[in-house]
Amino acid sequence: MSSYNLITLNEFISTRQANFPYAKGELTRLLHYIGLAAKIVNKKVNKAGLVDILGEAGNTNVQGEDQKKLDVFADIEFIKALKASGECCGIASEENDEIITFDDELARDGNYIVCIDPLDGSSNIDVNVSIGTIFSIYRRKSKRGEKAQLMDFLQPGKDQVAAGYIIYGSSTMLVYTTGNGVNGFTLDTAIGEFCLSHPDIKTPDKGKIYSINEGNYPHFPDGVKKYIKYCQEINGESNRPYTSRYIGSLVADFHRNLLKGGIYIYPETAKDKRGKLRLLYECNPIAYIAEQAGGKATDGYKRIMEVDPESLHQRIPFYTGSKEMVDTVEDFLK
Ligand code: AHM
Ligand code: MG
Repeated sequence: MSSYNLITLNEFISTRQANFPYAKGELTRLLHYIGLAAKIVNKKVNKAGLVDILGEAGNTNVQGEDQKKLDVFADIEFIKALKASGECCGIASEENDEIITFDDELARDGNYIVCIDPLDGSSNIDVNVSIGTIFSIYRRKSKRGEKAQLMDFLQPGKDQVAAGYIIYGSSTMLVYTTGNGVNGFTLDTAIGEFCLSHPDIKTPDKGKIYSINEGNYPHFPDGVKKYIKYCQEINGESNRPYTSRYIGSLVADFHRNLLKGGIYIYPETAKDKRGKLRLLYECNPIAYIAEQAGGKATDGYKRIMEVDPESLHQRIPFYTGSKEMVDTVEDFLK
C-alpha cells in the first residue's frame, strides 16, 4: 500500500469528530497531543540501550518503588504535551503523589482531566522487553475556568470519555476507544505517523492464554488456585488446553490477550488484599478497552468501571480479557 493510502491517527480522529455535529474538537486535540508525546517517548525508549538513560533516577515514587529514568522522562513528556493541548486542566499520574493542576488561563478552561501511567512495566525497561503508557480521559466535574480539583479525578470508570494505551514493542502501537469500539494504530517510523492497522478490534469470547504471576501462587485466593489448576488440567485430562504467558507488563500482556483471546489476572493476595494494580490509571482504562472490544473486566466480583474511587492511587484486584474466561474464574471465586 502506498503511504498516501494510509489512514493516520489524526485523520481518523478528525473524521470521527465530524460524525458528531456538536463536537468542538477538544477531545480530538487532546488525543492528538497524546499521540505526539507517544512518538517522543517512543524515540527515547528505542534509544534506551544507547544513551545513559537506563537505571534508577534516584527518586522513589508514591508507591515506594524506585523510578527508572525513562519513567521520569515519560512522565515529564506527557505532562508537557497535555498542558500544551490547552484542553486538559489537570493530571493524575502514577509517578506523582498529588494531582497536577495547570494554572494558566488556557488550561484552566480545559474541559478534561487525564489519569496516566506514563511508563508501565518499568521492571522491563533495562532488558529490552515491551513497556507501555496507559491513559484515561474524563470530563471535569468542577467549573471550567477554575483549577481542577480532586473530585474531577475520583470518577468511576464508566464515566470515562476515552481511554487507551501505547505499547512500545517490536513495533509501537496506540490503541484507544472513545466508546465506539476499539481501534489500533501502528507507528510507521518512515513517516512518523500512527497509521490505522487494527480497525474495530474485537476480542475472542474465549481464548487459550492465561496470564498471571504464578510466583505468588501460595498467596492467591482459593478460587484463583482452582482456576489455574483448571487451566492446567481440564476435567482431569492432562492435555493442557491452555497456555501460560506472562511478560510482567500489563499493556503487553493485555494487548496480546486482546488480539488472541485470553485472560489477565492480578488478584488480591494474602499479602496485598487489594492486589497491585491501580484503579485510576491502570485498571479503568484497560477495562474500558476490554469492554469496548467485547471482553470483560472485574475485580473478581464487580465490574471494574462501576467501582467508586476513594483515592488517587487506590489498588484493586484485576481480572480482564475474554468474557467466558473471566466468567469461569468468577465462578471459581464464588
Ligand atoms: P509498574 O507500574 O510499577 O510498572 O507496575 C505495574 C506492572 C504491570 O505492568 C504488570 O502487569 C505488573 O506490574 C507486574 O507485577 P509483578 O511483577 O508483581 O508480576
Ligand atoms: Mg504501572
